[in-house]
Amino acid sequence: MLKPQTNRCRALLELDGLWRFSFDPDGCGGAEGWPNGLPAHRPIAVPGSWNEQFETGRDYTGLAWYETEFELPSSWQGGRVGLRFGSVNYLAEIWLNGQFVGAHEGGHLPFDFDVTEEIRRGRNRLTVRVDGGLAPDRVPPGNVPDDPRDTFNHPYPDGNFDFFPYCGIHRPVTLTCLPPVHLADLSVETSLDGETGLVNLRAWVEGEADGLRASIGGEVVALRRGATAWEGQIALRQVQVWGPGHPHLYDLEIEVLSGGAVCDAYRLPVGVRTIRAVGGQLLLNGEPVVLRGFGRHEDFPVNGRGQNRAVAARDLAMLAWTGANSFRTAHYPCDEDTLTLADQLGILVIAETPAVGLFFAEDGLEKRRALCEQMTRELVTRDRNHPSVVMWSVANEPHVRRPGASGEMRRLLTLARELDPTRPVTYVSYYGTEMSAYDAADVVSVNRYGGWYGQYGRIAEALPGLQAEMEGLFEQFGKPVLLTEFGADALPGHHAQPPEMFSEEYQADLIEGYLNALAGLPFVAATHVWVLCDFKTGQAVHRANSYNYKGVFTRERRPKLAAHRLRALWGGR
Ligand code: ADA
Repeated sequence: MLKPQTNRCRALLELDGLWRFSFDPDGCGGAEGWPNGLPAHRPIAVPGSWNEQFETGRDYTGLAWYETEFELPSSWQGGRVGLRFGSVNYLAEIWLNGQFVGAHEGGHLPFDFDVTEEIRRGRNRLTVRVDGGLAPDRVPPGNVPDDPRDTFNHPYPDGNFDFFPYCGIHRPVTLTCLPPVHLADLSVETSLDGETGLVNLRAWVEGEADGLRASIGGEVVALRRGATAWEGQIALRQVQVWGPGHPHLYDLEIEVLSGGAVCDAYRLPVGVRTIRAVGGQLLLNGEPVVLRGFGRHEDFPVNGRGQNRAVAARDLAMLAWTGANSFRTAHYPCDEDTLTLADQLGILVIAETPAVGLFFAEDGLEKRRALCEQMTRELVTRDRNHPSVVMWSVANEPHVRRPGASGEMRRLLTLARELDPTRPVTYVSYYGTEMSAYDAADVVSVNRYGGWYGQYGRIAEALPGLQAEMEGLFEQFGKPVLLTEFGADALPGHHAQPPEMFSEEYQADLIEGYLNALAGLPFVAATHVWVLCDFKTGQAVHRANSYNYKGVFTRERRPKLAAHRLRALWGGR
């Protein structure tokens, strides 16, 4: 799905700002005709979570209504008018001028509607009903009934995962005007032939085009009409490859021709690089690379999970400051602008779907399965053109203690690879080889917490077992092994000598101990500390202040001792 842009053929109108808002705890808004105008309301910022913007409603994950009005620009004549939401958590229903337009389930990926029929000249009213509910048949699941075979924590609100279930319109809302014949989608895959970079293009067009033209600098090629898409290849001699330290981006432009004239245009930055899992290594542009970095949540005081470009810029700057080169979008797709930042900064991203906390009891299984497939498709079609995205993770810590679980993972791994054969695919597990599906993955990704969830206070005792397990996984699967999570909670400003759990010293020592233990293992292709910054969770006895304090930076983005320790270990500039 292309990100909207303005150019000589296209126009967009950002609808972000202060909207009208009302909670609907009794679910009466539909029956009372709220799509024709909210009877009572208060202002709310869009984008942004609703949970921390007011004096009430922090733990509310029910129904709520948003409303805004806008004027259609008079210059928008005769085009296809689209309405796009960057993401709404969890389920959105949309009305325009009181007419139902459509709905979308899933809280972290964009969706759009053609509203050419419903839009009016002049003033329009846009109404959105958001259902933030947690339920066993949703992804990620919540309010999951207890089952002795699956050890669930039950925080409040009861997400089957360890982060706060923020709700609301979390990313930009955009009105677009496209020409009747326009570029609908685009796939850019790059490869290397010696010192020549090959940019392989597939383009899908809405309406009947006479032709498509693609250009990068002076290189111009006509795309040819293929069975399902327009296809073509641009060769770049003496290519400047994309990678950490040299995030070189080329300006690709696509022009759509109709009636002998250019009727649509779209510009996209392109990074020429390759990524492969070979034996026990990840090869970036044919050279071994180790992903040093973090799991990263989208979370900030008051803002909740709403898009915040300044926080994203700071997070990636701090990540680079430590000497890291990578992060995983835990445990859901991040905002599109964050990936654009990663493209421009040369940061390597493991893009993860919202499939966290999956369980495989019958309770809602069919619907969860369909949602996982939907979200995997949406993730790949949204992010496949970002050079920074080097891997797909189709799930985090599925509760695999059931016979059917590994089959579910295999199905998602196969789907991701079919959608994008150019990137390694994986899923992240805490349960190691137990009923695993790593044989169907390109890399083995595990989370490990010895010295924290076990061997309390005894980091050194945890390390030999860690090394042995990593070696065992490589021996069993013969693939790169990613340590996708390890770390310890550290209360900001809490110190102890000798170090003890919850002190900054203990966190820094555990992280250093893990890195030293893995340093000699050439098949360990990622060391991702959990987590870049402290973040808000649900309330639970094991989460003081409703925070996960495993950040090497605080929630306000201040460095703990571990951040400085990593900078020394990773050679941060
Ligand atoms: C798991 C999970 C993380 C976080 C972590 C922790 O590995 O993937 O989201 O909950 O444990 O801090 O316990």
